[in-house]
Amino acid sequence: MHELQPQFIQVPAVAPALHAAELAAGLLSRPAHVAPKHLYDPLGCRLFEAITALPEYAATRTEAAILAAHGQDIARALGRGLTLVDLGAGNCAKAASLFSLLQPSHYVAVDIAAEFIAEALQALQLRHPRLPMTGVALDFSGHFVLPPGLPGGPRLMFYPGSSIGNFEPAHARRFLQQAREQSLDGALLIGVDLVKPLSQLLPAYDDALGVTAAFNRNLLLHVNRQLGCDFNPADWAHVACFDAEASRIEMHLRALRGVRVRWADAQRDFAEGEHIHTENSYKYRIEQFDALLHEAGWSDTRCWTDAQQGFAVFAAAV
Ligand code: AVJ
Repeated sequence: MHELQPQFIQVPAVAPALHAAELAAGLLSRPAHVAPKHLYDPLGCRLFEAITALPEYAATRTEAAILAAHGQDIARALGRGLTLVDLGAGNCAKAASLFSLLQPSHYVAVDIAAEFIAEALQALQLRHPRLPMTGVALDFSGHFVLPPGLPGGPRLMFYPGSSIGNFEPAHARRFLQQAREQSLDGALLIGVDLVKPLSQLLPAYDDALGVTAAFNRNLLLHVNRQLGCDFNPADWAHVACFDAEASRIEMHLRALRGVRVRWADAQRDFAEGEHIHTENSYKYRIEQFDALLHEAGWSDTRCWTDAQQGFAVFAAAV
């Protein structure tokens, strides 16, 4: 008997030159910005895993608790036996915990971090030798199109962890629409972090151990490798703040002193106190996100939350 092996599809990201040009353009803008996808190099993935274990960062735990408490209900709403498409799969742990409940016919793990999911999927296949698995290395932060060659529908699009919060609301709507089209008349299961008191929001993004600070500052090391520049993380402080009007947490890096950064054909001077904006994390109200789902063409929406309404898990069908 042959054991199943996970298949891998590497979707060549934008050409490396374009990628570097996009990074450079962000660094040269005023204010400077770098997209949050650059937080997830191999060390960044591990630092994010550590964040999810922090006492201050409740989102991951709360989502897991909601899924555990309402699993049967959720599985009934979604239907069983679909192709499970895990968007931003990371270590694949969340999806794997739903296998017995959802009984997928195929598992597709999609993530920008190619090596990270390759490793996770190899390990997962050993524990689930009969479930066909495909890893897709894909950056879906701009346009979201799955590569050809994947199993057909209906597909359950799984986007947990409130990663949708990284998108501007208009971009989130477009993403949800693209997810609906590619579900092939399937379903959606998505986790959304909700608006909550500042006293809980801020520590989640500025923890006492400094793990989130390390996660944010590690972006500079990743940028150094991609652009061949010379950021020194020691020159930069982690900043997290909440923009109540936009309803989003922002992460920035603040220059602790004047800094000159050079790369191939350009340089940028940062004055002491200048910022690089590295992430937005939008926080929704339940009705707001439900409306967004309907605008994106989803119907039959249902939602489960924890008792404090800190986090919501939405199920939707076409
Ligand atoms: C993975 C985007 C959901 O916004 O909470 C955690 C990333 N940034 N701490 C979030 C993150 C800082 C996380 N998401």
